[in-house]
Amino acid sequence: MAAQPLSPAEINQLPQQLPAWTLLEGKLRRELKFSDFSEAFGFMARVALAAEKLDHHPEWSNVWNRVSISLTTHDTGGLSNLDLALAQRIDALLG
Ligand code: H2B
Repeated sequence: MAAQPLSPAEINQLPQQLPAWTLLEGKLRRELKFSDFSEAFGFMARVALAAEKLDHHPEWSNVWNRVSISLTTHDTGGLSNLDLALAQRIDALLG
């Protein structure tokens, strides 16, 4: 799927579509806390498989039980439909 930049109107709708995410410096951000490292890393492995399927990858970091995720599209220099799709898949993985 080719990345299509989101329009300003589409970006304005993101808080309704993705209430668990915040917009920070033009990127979609979500901070997660798990019970321990194993839970955090298991989640990251599931996200990695979803990201490979979409061919769209997060900027993220992990410190023990915490995972910080930033989504942006390097190919378009901003948010795209693929960031929305990946955020929705991540939300679905979290149930
Ligand atoms: N992930 C993200 N976040 N942004 C991109 O622009 C991007 C990507 N491009 N994953 C993809 C890979 C591209 O480099 C490959 C060739 O499709």
